[in-house]
Amino acid sequence: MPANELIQTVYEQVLKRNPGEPEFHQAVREVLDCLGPVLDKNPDYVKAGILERLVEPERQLIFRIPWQDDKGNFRVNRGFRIEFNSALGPYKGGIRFHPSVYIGIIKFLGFEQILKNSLTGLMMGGGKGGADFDPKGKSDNEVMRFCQSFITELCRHIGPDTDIPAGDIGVGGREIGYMFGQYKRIRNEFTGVLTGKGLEWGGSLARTEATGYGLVYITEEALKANGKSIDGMTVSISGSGNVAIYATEKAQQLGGKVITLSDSNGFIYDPDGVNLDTVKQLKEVERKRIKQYVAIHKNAKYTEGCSGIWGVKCDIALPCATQNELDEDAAKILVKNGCIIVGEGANMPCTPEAVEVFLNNNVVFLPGKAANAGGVAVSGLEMAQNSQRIAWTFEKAEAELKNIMTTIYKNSSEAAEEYGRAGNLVAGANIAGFIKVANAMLAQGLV
Ligand code: NDP
Ligand code: 2IT
Repeated sequence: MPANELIQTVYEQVLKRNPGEPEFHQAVREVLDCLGPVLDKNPDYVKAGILERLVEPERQLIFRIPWQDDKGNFRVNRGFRIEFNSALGPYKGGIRFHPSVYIGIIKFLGFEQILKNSLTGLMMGGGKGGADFDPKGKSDNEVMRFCQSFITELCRHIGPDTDIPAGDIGVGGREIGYMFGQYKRIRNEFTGVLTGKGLEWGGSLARTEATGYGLVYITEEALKANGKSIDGMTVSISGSGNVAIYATEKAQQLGGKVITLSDSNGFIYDPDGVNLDTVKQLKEVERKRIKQYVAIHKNAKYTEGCSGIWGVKCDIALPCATQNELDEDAAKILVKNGCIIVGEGANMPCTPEAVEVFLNNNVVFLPGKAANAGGVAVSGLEMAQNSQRIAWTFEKAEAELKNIMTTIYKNSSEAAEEYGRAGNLVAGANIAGFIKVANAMLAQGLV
């Protein structure tokens, strides 16, 4: 069967097997659309059914999470873990707690994770998990009881050589701590089963910063290839969680001026450049809304609703909140305002139409699976440190992260060029990530 026909057939099978899961369809479509030239060059992939197997998760877990709130009410949420692909190593990927979570979100994230983890060059397969639990407004004790119930079920399926979860939206150091404690108690094992742990009990220095820092490193690398630098540029960032905060920190360290941040209620614009100490205090310590920022910084302006954020003029746009937050209209405004580079800190924040606009207007576009791979990369380094029972310095972990991000940029650029899509890093990242996974699947036989 010719490559294009096979791709269409595989995509139709995905639609049929996974109805009502548009985010998963979107993620698969983007990858498949890049693979025609790879299949033409490697007929063995076609013969061995690599595509058909790649889009079907190895294992999908759905489970009940019963827990009790502070008033004594019994509550029930739904939990998920998709163990998508283990060709390159144990399943690895974050856990998301957000009311919008359903199987289609976890599948899209798990699918992205396969190729992202491949790009890091470390030995990690792809997986993702989560629950439709809303951590907003919950007390620490409620979050703890929820995490304990979640891991009481999940602990049967994970392990340091099997499946290693980490954080994502709504899951940070606090939640990882509660999950780790419960896992340890049930299994009577102190192992590196989760990453993003506290620094005193097995976490890696630089993991907290890794996704945001990595995003800025790869952005700087891409700018350098075009004879430019972040120094002196205006940067617009969305979100105000883990990724957004540390992208802001590194962009500021490199001389960029970050002028926006947001949460799901609205965004702030600070013409003086955002004050990160204030943001960290509000978001990491007090768990408040970004709106509070303007009560402290009088020159800054808060706008209710998120869509206007991309209307703020900037040189660099780094969407770091959530999927499909930047659409075609927003992309056109960014282009009109002279934006020269877009780096996806979040997973799939730009719609396919927005990506088209960037690619057609010579805006450098860094897709999430390359641009935000720094987080899982340092998770991989945390696993390595745990296996050796040692702890690296911040400098060593950060240097490795920088090296990995530079290599991802280089490998993605070269793959794009080799397969006739020079300058298209969506194609380059998908192809470079895919080839390693496909070769491993070929070598491991029909599994
Ligand atoms: P956090 O929970 O720390 O922060 C998420 C931020 O995004 C918050 O500001 C949140 O606002 C905002 N947000 C969440 N959902 C929506 C929504 N539906 N609409 C608008 N804003 C929203 O998560 P992270 O910073 O860890 O994750 C951000 C993105 O980065 C996600 O796409 C995640 O998958 C991706 N990512 C994370 C990595 C990591 O290491 N943490 C690694 C690689 C990618 P609010 O508080 O109002 O919900
Ligand atoms: O999307 C991602 O890469 C993450 N949320 C981080 C996963 C991890 O295992 O560190």
